[in-house]
Amino acid sequence: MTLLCDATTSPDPDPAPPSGRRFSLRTALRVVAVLGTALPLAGCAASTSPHHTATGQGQVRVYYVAANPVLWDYAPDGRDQITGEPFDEAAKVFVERGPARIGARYQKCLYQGYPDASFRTPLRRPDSERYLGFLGPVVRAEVGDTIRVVFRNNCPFPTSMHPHGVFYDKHNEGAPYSDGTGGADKADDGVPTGGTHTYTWQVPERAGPGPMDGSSVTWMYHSHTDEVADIYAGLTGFLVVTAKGKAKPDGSPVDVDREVFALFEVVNENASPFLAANIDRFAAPPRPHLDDEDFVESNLMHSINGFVYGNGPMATLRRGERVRWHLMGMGTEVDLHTPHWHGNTVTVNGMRTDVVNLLPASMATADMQPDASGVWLFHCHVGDHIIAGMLARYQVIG
Ligand SMILES: [Cu+2]
Repeated sequence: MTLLCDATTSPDPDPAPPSGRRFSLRTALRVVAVLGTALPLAGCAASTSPHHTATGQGQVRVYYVAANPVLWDYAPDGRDQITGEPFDEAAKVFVERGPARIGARYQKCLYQGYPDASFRTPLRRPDSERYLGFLGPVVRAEVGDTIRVVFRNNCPFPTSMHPHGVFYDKHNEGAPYSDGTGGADKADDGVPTGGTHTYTWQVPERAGPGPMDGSSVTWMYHSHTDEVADIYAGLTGFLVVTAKGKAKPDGSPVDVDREVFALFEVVNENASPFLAANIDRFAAPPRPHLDDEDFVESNLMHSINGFVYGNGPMATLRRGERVRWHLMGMGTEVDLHTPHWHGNTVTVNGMRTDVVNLLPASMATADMQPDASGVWLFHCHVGDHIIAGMLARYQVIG
């Protein structure tokens, strides 16, 4: 497991209190209750694999993950890396800071990995994985394993970790709703600011690859305390389960040389708990009207892993190696995405293609053996999303 930790993604030392009009009153009340909470941590530890302990039934893989306030930049390169030119007028709608415009930087809450339960220094994400952007650490397991996540919430509102696919009981689901439980079974639903909860998830056969899958299957995790606001705050990550007997020590499949992860999401910063804080911090006067259509549009960040217009690092592959792409969509009804690779093709469920269909919270696994070297476009094929910057590149060397 590796983790993001660099100039753009270190925990924000001066987080503005979250606020905003569009998230629920319930969240608003919780946020008000924790305003002014102190924040963590600077610096990074070396990347390490998760701690694991062998048992007769598989390994216990232990991850230390915190939800941290982070100042995120959707366009850290400051130019359109797809055209190679300065941002044009269409791009400036989203990335240019100014009167009544927030620009490309937003306060967010992101999952970050740590080497131990001290939560002192986040794991450093190596350069080769910095294309992961604002995604949380990749959580991995092999069928038969147990995943244990020691989760610390440093965000100024309650958050959780809710996994897809794996087996959990009511104490480990990470989602509050009327389910007939109470007491300790609610402790996982929303971890308060400064609180810690240990989630234990089993990885039975039904969490692993099905008959049409390859040697691993793509899942996700996200915060589900105030689900929509939490996800727009940025609390999202991948979880991958490898078939029994097909995993390397780190949990990745033995028949894959490289894995690449991509989240396609129109991040609606208007619905983030930090909207008002971001206006206060980044928008010049006059203060925008929250119903102004142009202002609302300017905060719809059509991003891949939290980057727009080809900004951020590229994933780099080698010609001939076996590459597995894990894809995820997230968001709302505008989030129908069609990731398209230039230059190379993939197989999805045994069928050849170079375009995949994604809807909100859908997941896809695509295998590629690149034969074409070069820098290639990897973008959403939806017209409006192309204009809005849902474009990245990947590189094949050798
Ligand atoms: Cu799209």
